[in-house]
Amino acid sequence: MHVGVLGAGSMGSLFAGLLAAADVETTLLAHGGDHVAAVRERGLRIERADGEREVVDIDVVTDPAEAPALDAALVFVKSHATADAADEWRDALAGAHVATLQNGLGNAEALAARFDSVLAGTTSHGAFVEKPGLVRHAGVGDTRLGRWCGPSDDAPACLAGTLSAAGVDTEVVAAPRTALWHKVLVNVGINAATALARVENGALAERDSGRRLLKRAVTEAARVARAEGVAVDDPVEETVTVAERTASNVSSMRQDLEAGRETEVEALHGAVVARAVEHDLPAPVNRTLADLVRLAGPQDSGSSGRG
Ligand code: KPL
Repeated sequence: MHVGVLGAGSMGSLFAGLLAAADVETTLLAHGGDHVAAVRERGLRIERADGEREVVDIDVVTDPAEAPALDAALVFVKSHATADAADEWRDALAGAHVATLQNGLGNAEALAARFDSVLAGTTSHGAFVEKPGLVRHAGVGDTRLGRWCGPSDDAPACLAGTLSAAGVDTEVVAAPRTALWHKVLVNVGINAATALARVENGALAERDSGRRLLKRAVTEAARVARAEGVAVDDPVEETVTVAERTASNVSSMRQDLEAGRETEVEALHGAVVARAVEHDLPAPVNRTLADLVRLAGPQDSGSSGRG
């Protein structure tokens, strides 16, 4: 199987590196920048969760016209870049099973509008690009994947098998929308609070103030999930468990905010608030967290009355 990985951020680099290290034919599809240039010149250095280091050679393609034929493509660009990236790499990905493991709501829909075979899921691994050419696997998590649209074939099982063999244990799920919402609840419990308070994920499980914030954001968002027809059992407990398991991880939103990059707040807290409005539900905690992240980050458009 030849796998393309679209996006060379932390998760894209981690997945591409683990696949290539397991001898899966892997091509990183990404734009330039220091990190991509370093991977091209010297290979990708991976520091595994157990501290082991290795360097893997990965093919990097920056021009969509030069992309090889792919069997599957993992989309890891930030959620706000999904539609544009999908348009740009549309021909390159057209014959592949296109899978999103990104954070947030709306990515699978954006891909389904452009590709025939879309898989969707979640991953709670923690990773960050420590310096150009070096990705650190900061926390081992779960990965779930299922068919979003397209033929009922064994593509989810094949891709899950390839990922599992590469060390990313992946479960095939029948209801990827439910899995996505579960992950969204984890992210609204962890991401904004850790980004704004500049703490590692573990602080939300260890400290009373952290637990209170996590519980309020998750409980409120879970009501929205239920209004959307998604069954969620014990989302607070699940989120605390992820915060504990990724205790030393710097959340993706904190990484983005500290690097001055656009965050995924619109696909997470913003999307929860927008759907709460549709269902006539209150969402003051997520609305406040979203506005604080917008205020702290580079993308606040200054418009009023946003979700
Ligand atoms: O998905 C994550 C993120 O940082 O976006 C978690 C699971 C919170 C790990 O850091």
